[in-house]
Amino acid sequence: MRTAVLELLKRNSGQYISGEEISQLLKVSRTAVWKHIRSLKQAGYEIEAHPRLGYALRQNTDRLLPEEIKTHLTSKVLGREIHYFSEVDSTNNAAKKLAAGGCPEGTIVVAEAQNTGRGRLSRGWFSPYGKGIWLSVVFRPPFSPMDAAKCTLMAAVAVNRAVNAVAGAGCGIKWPNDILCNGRKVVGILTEMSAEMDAINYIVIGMGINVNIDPHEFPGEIAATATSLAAVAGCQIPRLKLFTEILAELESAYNTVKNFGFAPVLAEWKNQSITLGQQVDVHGIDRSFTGLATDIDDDGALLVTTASGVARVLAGDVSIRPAAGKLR
Ligand code: BT5
Repeated sequence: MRTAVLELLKRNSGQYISGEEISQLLKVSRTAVWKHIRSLKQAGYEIEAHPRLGYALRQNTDRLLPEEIKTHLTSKVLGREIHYFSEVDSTNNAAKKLAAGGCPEGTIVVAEAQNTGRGRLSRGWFSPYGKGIWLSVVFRPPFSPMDAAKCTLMAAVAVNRAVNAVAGAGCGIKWPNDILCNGRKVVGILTEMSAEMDAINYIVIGMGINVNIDPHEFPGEIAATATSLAAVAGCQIPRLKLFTEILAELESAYNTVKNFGFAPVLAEWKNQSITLGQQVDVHGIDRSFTGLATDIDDDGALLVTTASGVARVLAGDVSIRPAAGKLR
């Protein structure tokens, strides 16, 4: 009934419709109409109530509300259970709790804002209200824990496809977990796992996408390294469309991996990479060095040719050294 009330308000495209009319059309009491309106407001819809004219829905459909996501959703498994927060500490934290509690594969957590969004190694992730996509997806993959690191590459391929399709932004993937536009970061990916020795309990893939952030809003420490899709495209990007496109691409990439292994996804990663063929500075857990990024291997490790041979980089940060000399 709540959905029916919402549909009526939407069909009236911002015009007032009286409580009396809604109650007659849907054959429910005025009190029931009022309760559904209140619950829609609590869910985040902006509905104006006028004592004589009735109710009007203000157009705020770019909010990532579950009912809005569901009307645009094309993925079959990802997004079948949606947990929405106006604000949360971290969507990855919420998703991990749900996963530990047994939620089904494909459960997603989405928030308008995160107050302690996380990057790798507990670094912070800037996640302002309503301006980005802060999303985590729960997977229960049938493959070995050894393959988990490649899930980050799988997600990068999927998100990169989606942002380029929706924002036409000309973005590329920087190993292992960033998507850059014009040398600046627009997407970060955080993959976390719970596993036994030989089986994965769950993997949570968290994605942070800077969609409609004005460049002036970035805090000082990332002002020179971050950008948003809107800044690159020169116009506002519809978050809802991008959101459902990301889920569709992620589901498609995941199905490819389940059916054919990681090889096709890694091949696509190489095509979309902006790291390969570049001089890079590698900051690993126990060493730092410079070399030429030549390839990724079957495990998703970055292969860097240095004066002393080929180094296999499985974790760490990589900055690309453009010919001009400035790191990114
Ligand atoms: C990442 O880590 O890039 C992974 C970011 C994942 C964020 C998502 S949002 C949904 C989900 N819930 C979470 O809590 N996290 C995930 P890393 O490679 O370690 O990069 C982190 C660094 O990126 C920070 O130290 C900053 O320098 C920079 N940074 C922070 N916020 C940024 C932003 N919004 N845009 C670009 N760069 C940012």
